[in-house]
Amino acid sequence: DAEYDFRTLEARWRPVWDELDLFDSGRSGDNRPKKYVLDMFPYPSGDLHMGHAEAFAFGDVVARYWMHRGYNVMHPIGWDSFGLPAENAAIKRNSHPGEWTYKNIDTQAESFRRYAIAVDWKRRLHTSDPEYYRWTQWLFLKFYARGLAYKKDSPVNWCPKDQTVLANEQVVNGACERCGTPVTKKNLNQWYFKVTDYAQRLLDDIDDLEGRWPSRVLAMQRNWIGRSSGAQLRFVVEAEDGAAERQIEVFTTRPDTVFGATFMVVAADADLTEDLVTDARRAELDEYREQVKTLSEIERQSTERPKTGVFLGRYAINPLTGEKLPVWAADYVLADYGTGAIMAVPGHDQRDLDFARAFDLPVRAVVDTGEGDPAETGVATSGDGKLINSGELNGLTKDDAIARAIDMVTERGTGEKTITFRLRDWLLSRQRFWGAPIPIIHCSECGEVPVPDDQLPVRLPDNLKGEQLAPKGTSPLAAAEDWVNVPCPSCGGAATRDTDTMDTFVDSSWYYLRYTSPGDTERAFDTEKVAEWLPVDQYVGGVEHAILHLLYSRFFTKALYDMGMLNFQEPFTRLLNQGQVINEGKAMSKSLGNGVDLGAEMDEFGVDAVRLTMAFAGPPEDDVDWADVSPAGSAKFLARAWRLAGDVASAPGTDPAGGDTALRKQTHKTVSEAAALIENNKFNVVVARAMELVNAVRKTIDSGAGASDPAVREAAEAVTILLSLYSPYTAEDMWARLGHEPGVALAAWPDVDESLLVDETVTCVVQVQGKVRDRLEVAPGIAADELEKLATSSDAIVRFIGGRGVRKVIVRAPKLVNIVIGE
Ligand code: ANZ
Ligand code: ZN
Repeated sequence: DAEYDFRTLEARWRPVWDELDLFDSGRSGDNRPKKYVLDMFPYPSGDLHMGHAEAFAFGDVVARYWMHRGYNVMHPIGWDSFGLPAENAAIKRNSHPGEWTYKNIDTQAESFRRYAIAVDWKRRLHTSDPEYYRWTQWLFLKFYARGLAYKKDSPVNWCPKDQTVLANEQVVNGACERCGTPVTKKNLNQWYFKVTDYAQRLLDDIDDLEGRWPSRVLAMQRNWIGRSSGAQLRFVVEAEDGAAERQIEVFTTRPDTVFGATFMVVAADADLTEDLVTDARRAELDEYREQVKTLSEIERQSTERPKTGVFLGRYAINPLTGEKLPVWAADYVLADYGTGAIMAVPGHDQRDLDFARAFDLPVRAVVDTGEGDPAETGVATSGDGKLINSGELNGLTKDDAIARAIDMVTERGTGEKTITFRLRDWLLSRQRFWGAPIPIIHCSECGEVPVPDDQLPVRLPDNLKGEQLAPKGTSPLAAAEDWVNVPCPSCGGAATRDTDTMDTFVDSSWYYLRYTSPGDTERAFDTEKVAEWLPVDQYVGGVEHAILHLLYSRFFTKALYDMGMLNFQEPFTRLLNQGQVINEGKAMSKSLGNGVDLGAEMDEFGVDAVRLTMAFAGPPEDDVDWADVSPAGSAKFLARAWRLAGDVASAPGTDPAGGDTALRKQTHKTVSEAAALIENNKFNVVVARAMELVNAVRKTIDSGAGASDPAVREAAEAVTILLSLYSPYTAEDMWARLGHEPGVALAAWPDVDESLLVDETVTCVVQVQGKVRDRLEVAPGIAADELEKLATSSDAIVRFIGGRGVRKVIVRAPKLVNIVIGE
């Protein structure tokens, strides 16, 4: 008997598969029902790693399953190939980012082939190809035309040494993550997408994803959108003689506490502070504002940092009490949330209480929560209770008081009910090279002019490389003068291109649409094809994308729906977040030296064993600790399964008298359960069932029945199809040994015989002269004569009847046998 050797199998089947082109989902006239299975596309940072191997193993199980079920499955692959790492590599190597990028893509593509992912290579795309980013730019202009893309000045994190903008995550303790220089804020003119227009819809439609997306992802999305319902209240600023009246508008979720407001705070960096501050305090404010610039949003909101602030020398009038409240500037109020100003209620808001204690401002409790007085305990109370010290609100519960306070300010015209979202517009411009150029031309006469469709794509210049790409504070594109200077498309005068490129999240917000017609040179996507394939039936990817990528994609889908280009509003019907692959309980990292190399694992244990190990390790949502799993064990199991096929192949014909019912039942039960398990992402349980089935087949063969029993062949074929979801090389070879044409991936899922699933036995009562003398467990379909034979020969009955003769046997199969004895 031949030995199982994964190297031979991998070498044998790869070329055959390439020839067969099994996963082409775009054949015309293919009228199988459709499924769209999508893995989050990879970033070409190097070769594939263990994390890819895990995620793609899961996506492949799902894709292959639906293929067996007779679906035309679109399972595409592409690369998210713009981005900063390529640019950094290019600076280091004095080359063009494209070199590094496309070399890595080739490496990854080769590894994906080896890893035997059932993908439709004809749909391959790269977001850095001009044929792709042309449409990214076109979509940008569609958004622009609808007012969903706009430019505004805004303060961004700025590292004065690196001369570059930093994301919030790149600012650590107020310093640049890379060089440690204190970060400042710089006002830059930046492009934004108006995601906030969609805040309510993005929130509402999360309900439809309940039960289909991981609940923690839904919670993260809800949090990120951060809807707060409350009121806007206007406080009139006490005017100097003759000065115009000014107001401070605040957002509060607790209008019921308005009688407890004892001071006001404006975000130090809000423009309003400059308007409000008195001359005497201006210098102090300016100094404070410089200090605030160095803080990240996270630090500003920290409850650990001591409170700081500056009195602006001004007072505002409480619209309900007429009381005079001092107006302060502080960092703990954010300029871009709500209205950028608050009424401070130190009795019931801890931040305000800390501030009041730091600056000796009054504290007044207005809700009696039964806890201690905040002025004494230093702990603000936020529970329910009756209103006190609150004029006409006294005695009301918190909820009633909120409603009543809103009514009161509404009547007086000093406020109204309002909703605020934490969600911000999406800052999409980057001062970087390796991204899709923003297709806008700036003309001194005409202003912003969209690049006409027939001039798309705005290609990246290819003569920039190495040091020319190093961060200088402006986009590297600004240095390419022949690229920048163009005639205005509108007036023909001298004009310049926008030199910023788009955030790579823009590229990935629509790639799932492009897969339906990746080579289309006429449009971004074919509306009809999109309608046929989308939404994506199953999306698979890491939880690190729980917020931004998924939110942006949802936003794009809704906006394109509103433009009449899509007929659905949610792009991903089901989402699976795989866990991480860790080692020795820790995330793999260079510094810990616990990295595991995918290529080395595949060399040692084979592709199939690695894939099977990933899937068998546990529920797909859980982390896989590579130290706890056994690819060697997986390989052993695969060899065992593979030998079954060999045994069947070499059996001397088929024994028609065979048909081991127990084995048949187990086979059909396994297949039936496997379907339900896969559809619920319980891939690991299916592997366990397949292992049990392999053991059962082996037992049947070894028990003497041999491999000639058709039940053995039936079981071996079922095992093969189950394994083809996980370990395609082994399965393909088993399929061939079982005498089939190559292409197990498209073999029909085994039919389940329902009658083999019904519960095994029923109880038959055996009576003698009308009295119960025995009970037998029999098959529900047992024939009358067989049941009679069983009943009359049972030990108990034979003993009871003794020498008396049987006169008559009445059989009501399968439940009752009545024996009449005697004369
Ligand atoms: C008075 C008050 C009394 C508040 C009270 C809370 C408790 P969420 O739920 O996160 O929306 N706030 C409003 N704008 C702010 C800003 N730009 N920066 C910092 N804080 C701001 O929080 C809403 C509450 O956060 C608002 O309600 C306001 O404080 C504060 F017992 O107003 B509250
Ligand atoms: Zn012009």
